[in-house]
Amino acid sequence: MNGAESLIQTLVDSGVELCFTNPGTSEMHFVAALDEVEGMRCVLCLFEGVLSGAADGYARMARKPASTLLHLGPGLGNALANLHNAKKGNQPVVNIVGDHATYHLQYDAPLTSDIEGVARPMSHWVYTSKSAGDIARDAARAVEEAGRNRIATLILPADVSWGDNPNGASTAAPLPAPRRVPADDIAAAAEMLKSDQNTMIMIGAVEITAQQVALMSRLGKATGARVSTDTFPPRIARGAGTAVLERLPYLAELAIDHIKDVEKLILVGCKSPVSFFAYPDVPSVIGPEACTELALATVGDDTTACLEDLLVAVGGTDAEPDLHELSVPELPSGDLGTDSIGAAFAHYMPENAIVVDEGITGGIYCHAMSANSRPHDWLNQTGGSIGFGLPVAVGAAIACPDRKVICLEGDGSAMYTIQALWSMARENLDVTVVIFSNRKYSILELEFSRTGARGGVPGPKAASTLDIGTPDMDFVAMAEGMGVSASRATTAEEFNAQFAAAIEQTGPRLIDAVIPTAWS
Ligand SMILES: Cc1ncc(C[n+]2csc(CCOP(=O)(O)OP(=O)(O)O)c2C)c(N)n1
Repeated sequence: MNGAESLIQTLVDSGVELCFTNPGTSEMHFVAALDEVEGMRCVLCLFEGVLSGAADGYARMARKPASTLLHLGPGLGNALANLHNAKKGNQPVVNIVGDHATYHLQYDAPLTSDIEGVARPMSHWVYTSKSAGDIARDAARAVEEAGRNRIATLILPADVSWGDNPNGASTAAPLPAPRRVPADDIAAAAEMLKSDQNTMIMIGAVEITAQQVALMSRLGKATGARVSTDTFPPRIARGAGTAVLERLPYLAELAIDHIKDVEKLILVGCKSPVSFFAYPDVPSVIGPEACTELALATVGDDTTACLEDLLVAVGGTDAEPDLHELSVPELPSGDLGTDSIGAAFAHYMPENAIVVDEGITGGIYCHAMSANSRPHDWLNQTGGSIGFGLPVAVGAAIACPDRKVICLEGDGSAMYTIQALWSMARENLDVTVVIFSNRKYSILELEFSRTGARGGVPGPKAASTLDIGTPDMDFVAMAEGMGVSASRATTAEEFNAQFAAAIEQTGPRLIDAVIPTAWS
């Protein structure tokens, strides 16, 4: 067995059975080993930002890591923005980054770079394997690190890859059980909830399951506390049959107003809320100054057990959750806009769909209008780095081949990782992509005025940096050019028909929805 074979065998034996790849010369022995070792599915992505986002989407839905194969520092560099999103979303990824052979590095060949330096900001764990005899052990360690909702980056020098490994494969140690929140902390939270002060419980973490949503609601009913998610939880169960929770608004002013009366805030798996950006004269911290916060559970804790224990501690086990009833909007007609798309989306959403939301301003109504749609999972853009949606849809669809994935995508955001369409076609993934073609960086028009730059009014050069029309992009042509069937909708009736057809069919499909900008 050579190093690469022992590495892949270790990954497979440790439950990592998928590799999103974009290789180069230094990774050829790894690529060769894919045919020698059974059990590793390999999905080619045509840009590294696609494969890192796909690994994120896969982890969110499969609840375990995929691996990536990246070519040296530049390949890893291209992957960083979506590794950032995965990191902020607490999702596990195992990156394998090829490097030159150890003895070749001294010559500073063209592709030589400080790979560890490139990796560090977006990785929790970075390690360069030293020899073929060590690589299996190192890979097992990488899987263990990733298993704790972390980004693990293992650098694989070419001679480590092609060298003999007399030690053979290894296996990652099983994950330790998540920490149970100590009884004293539960008791402290219960005291807060029993007080007659305004209390809110806020949940975030890796995933908010339907069970957790119901437990939150029951806690609210039992104690009178407000129950909420943070703004962009990585994954949350929504729709009919799930319980009613508040959501912290995105805009700082609205968020501050939303929780201005909260005197006690209990955080379950999320951090103390802060503004997404700083603005002149707007506080960074969302909670009121006098509010007492308790970080009850952190990301790695058993948050379900935490909520169950809390419910018992407040004597609330008889409380019933407030559940969303099934109710979908009527089909819209007339002009096409974010509201009519939201209505059609919520109307047709099939049971068990997975929604990937990078609609930015275009997707606002989709979220609001689908609260009572058929039950579904919603994946949010937790890290704020755009170019997330299409790749995450690839990974989610691979993780859940029997579920419809609906990707809500801003036209500006789509262009960062548009190559994901090709992987959707190649793997025949069941993804319906809706492009909100407003031909603007619409959210930045709003942000321009909110920051107060130039009195809130852009000059012609500033305006040109927010305008992505001229030339108008043809997403139908782009999709078809990558093997994805596509159509354009300019009225509500056209959108309704095209979206209904997309939901009916299996396989990738794109709708280019031409809409006015949110502020026109
Ligand atoms: C990697 C990265 N680059 C740039 C930005 C800044 N940014 C945030 S939103 C946005 C424009 C999004 O445009 P679009 O997807 O068309 O949505 P719209 O604002 O029109 O609703 C940009 C450039 C970012 N968040 N991440």
